[in-house]
Amino acid sequence: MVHRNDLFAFHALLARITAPDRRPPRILALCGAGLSAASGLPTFRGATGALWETHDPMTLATPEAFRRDPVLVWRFYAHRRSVALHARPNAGHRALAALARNCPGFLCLTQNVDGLSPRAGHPPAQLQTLHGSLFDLRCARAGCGYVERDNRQEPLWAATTADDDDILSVLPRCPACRDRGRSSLLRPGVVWFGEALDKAMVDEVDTWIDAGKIDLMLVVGTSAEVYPAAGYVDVAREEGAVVASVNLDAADLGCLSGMQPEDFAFGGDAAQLLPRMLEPLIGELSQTGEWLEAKEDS
Ligand code: BV8
Repeated sequence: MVHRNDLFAFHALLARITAPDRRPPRILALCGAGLSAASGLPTFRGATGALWETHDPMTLATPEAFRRDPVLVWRFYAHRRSVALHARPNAGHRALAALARNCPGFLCLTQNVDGLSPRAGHPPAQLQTLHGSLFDLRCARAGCGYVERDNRQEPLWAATTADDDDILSVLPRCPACRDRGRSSLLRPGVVWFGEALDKAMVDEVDTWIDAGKIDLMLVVGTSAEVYPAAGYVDVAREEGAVVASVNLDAADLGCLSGMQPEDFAFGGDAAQLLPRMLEPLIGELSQTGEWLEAKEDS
């Protein structure tokens, strides 16, 4: 039976894998929409707000949907950009960022495209955004290759009438194509269903995984249903990792199917649980909301 909500046993595990007479710990995390829920962002399969109740995000996050109706898809992403820009990283994002600063052997894989982990100060070298970012834009025309990073323009296009033809005329367009006398739309710099993850990034993750035994795999706020991202949980297990799942929904602890007796399942809000789970390695969350450095050994 897995350790359910057993903080004492989890802290004992952290003590073992960080013992001074041992090689430095290697910790991998896979994060999903549940990590950003406490920041007010709806989860991917939850309601995405009144504007989108009639649309299943899974049907909009595809190249086919963009080809079919770029205005509808851009309105979906502009809405999510706006919600994410007005949200703030929560204590869960900050706990993982503090863990990265205190533990060079920690790598965080996030499925989230909301930009909240980078805004929480997560060291870029220890964060892989598997599915891209709402704030990257790239040319929709195959072969162009134009990419604009970290575009936080809000709103993304000048207000027009609600008429889709008007909106189509103001959607962002590729400046590289324009310089070559073409007109191509820019699209959100995210990985849609049916699209491959960035190969260079996947190779970097694989190189990290192949570099040695993994001591702990944190699975945070994800239904672990989307592949190849969810596959990293099984890969970590094969590399010897103990798995600790953090999920609001006890039934949806993601990787429960393959859980082993030494694994952990914590039921609750990631923003509340992660600071307590990681306290031995990151110190206490101060009242000011900033992170105290890990306490010196008393
Ligand atoms: C690809 C960006 C191939 C866009 C996203 C096997 C292998 C490979 C592929 C497949 C495969 N089987 C099926 C596939 C195809 C597909 C797939 O996985 N489909 C699923 C539906 C079965 N995969 C793909 O298409 C991938 N591409 O395989 O390409 C290829 C190869 C070569 C050449 C061409 C093609 C690409 C997948 C990426 C899709 N893009 N995002 C956007 O965001 O708009 S996925 C998107 O959905 C998210 O990024 C995320 O990954 C996923 C949502 O999952 P979660 O984050 O887990 O969110 P969810 O709402 O489901 O769950 C939230 C959880 O949090 C819940 O468990 C809840 O209980 C919990 N929770 C809620 N509140 C809290 C909480 N927990 C803690 N605290 C809280 N407060």
